[in-house]
Amino acid sequence: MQSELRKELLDAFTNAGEDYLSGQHLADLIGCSRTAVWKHIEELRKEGFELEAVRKKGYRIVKTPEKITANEIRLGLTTDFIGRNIHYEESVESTQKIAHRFASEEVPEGTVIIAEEQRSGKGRMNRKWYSPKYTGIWMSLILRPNIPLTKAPQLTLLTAVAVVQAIEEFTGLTPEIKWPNDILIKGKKVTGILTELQAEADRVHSIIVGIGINVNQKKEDFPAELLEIASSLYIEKGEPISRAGLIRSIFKQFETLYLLYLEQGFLPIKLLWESYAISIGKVLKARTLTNVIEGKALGITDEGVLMLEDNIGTIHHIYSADIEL
Ligand code: BTX
Repeated sequence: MQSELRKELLDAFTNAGEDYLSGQHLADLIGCSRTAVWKHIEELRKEGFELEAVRKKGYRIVKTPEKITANEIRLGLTTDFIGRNIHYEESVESTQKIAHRFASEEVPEGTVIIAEEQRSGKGRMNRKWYSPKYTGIWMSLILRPNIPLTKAPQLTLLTAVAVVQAIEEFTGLTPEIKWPNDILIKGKKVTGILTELQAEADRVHSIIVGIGINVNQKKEDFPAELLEIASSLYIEKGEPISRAGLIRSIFKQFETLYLLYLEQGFLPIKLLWESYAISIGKVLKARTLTNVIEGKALGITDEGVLMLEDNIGTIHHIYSADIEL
């Protein structure tokens, strides 16, 4: 029922072309109340439609959401294997879930699952990742590096560097990394990375890297609880960003770094990561599952473990924590 109304509303706007449609006219046309029309218009806005509202005239659509299509991404893609095989979905629970299934079905390395919306996007430690329709990049990348399990976290750090470089190159913005994998602009989170594994004995079978980027959300698109901590590239840049273009750039940066990593190991990636990390050299609080450690961040180990020196000189190795700067 809902989607029937939505379809009729969109048809009415399509037929009206450049003309405005009043709320009352729309209500009569579709056979619902004006309040219902207003609610649907708000829903469309949330989906990325831009509607102009003019007093006494009504509404008109001035911009439709930019959908990402696999073809649009492929056009101009210069990678050899990252993103060469794209699986695109309009709405999913989580792209990680699909990627896990695909990974066990032996799809080629570099396969990417992209969705316009995630109904239950996953963060780390069972947290939720807010992934509204048409405005962000929600994707999972399947990798099959021949590495032992202990080295898997290196791929998270590598991904953070690739995403930072792509955002920098594509938008001119200068994001920073907060250990282990938050990407922030002016202290607000624009990207989250979630790395999951499929393993056999002590070897990695597949690594599934989930990347969530807030691209074209406006301030009012964020739920109240995220307003203070999250931002989007659009908000920071002041203009809409082509998601397909940014995805291509991420694929390219990722492939370059990944090949470098397979050839030369983690050291070059570690140096790059440290050059983007805001936490190194600063005193910070690491909140682990069991306690809170305060200390100066000395850097990361070759395994991507954070080293904190507390005020009596003891060095703590932090494997997993939330960081407060
Ligand atoms: P995280 O655990 O570091 O961050 C999750 C926390 O971040 C939440 O508890 C909330 O406070 C905040 N948050 C939630 N949504 C957003 C958002 N859109 N922008 C900024 N802050 C937010 C980070 O976990 C890992 C996120 C990975 C998301 C990708 S999207 C594609 C793939 N599929 C999937 O289900 N997850 C990954």
